[in-house]
Amino acid sequence: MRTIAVTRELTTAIGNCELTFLPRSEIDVARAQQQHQDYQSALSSLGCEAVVIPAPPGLSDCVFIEDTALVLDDLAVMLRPGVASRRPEVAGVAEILGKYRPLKAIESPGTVDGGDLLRAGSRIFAGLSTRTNQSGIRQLSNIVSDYGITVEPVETAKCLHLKSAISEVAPGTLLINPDWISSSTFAKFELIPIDEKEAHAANALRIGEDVIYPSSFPRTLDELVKRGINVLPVELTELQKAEGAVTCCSLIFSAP
Ligand code: CIR
Repeated sequence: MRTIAVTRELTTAIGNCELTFLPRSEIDVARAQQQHQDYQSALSSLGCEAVVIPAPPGLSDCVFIEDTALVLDDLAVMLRPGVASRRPEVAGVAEILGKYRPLKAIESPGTVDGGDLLRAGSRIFAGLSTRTNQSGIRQLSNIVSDYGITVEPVETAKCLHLKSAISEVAPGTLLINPDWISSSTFAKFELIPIDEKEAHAANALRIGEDVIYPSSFPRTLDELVKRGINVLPVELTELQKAEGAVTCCSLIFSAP
């Protein structure tokens, strides 16, 4: 089996990105591109096979490809992002994913951003957020139930996506910001709390035994290392200005 990492180039329009919780601050596009290339190199260094989708000009948030699709073992679900400006991103991603998986789709009035979907084995936790609504979660649940997967809604309020507040760093182990999401929902997992001085530190990208993680959260990074997790740090400061994080810049899945 190969591990495929699909990423999408970023456009010079990234400065017009959607923002929900952060004030707008100027993004250095050249630096953002360099950081994105370093992120792609990190994926390759962990054995992922790179598939890179070009960026149509004007799609300011298209580098955040995670929000457009959920790729499971037997199918891919094309999502319907919660903000209208991001819906044109989906077609170009569907074209590529259709080569690997049969496709299903979330339809209007449903909305789901991939950043709200946390997969843990045969369970998907789905954040109810400003981007993901009840109809979207219901549709997703109907689609994946045929494949033995259950979907559990989780209220979110203080952050953009569910995975801004919690993500998987090892099988059964989740990195969590307990101020942004209720720990009790995840009581059956081993939970690693982020350092309280690093509110945005709960988003980590697990690739097998390794975790790609932003170097801008050194306290939480140290804690992960202390817990025996192999951490590959990346600098992502420019994409963080667009409310981006490590999970949102790729779609990772296996293929024969
Ligand atoms: C947005 O607001 O949609 C983008 N500026 C950031 C999306 C980040 N996506 C993610 O973390 N899954």
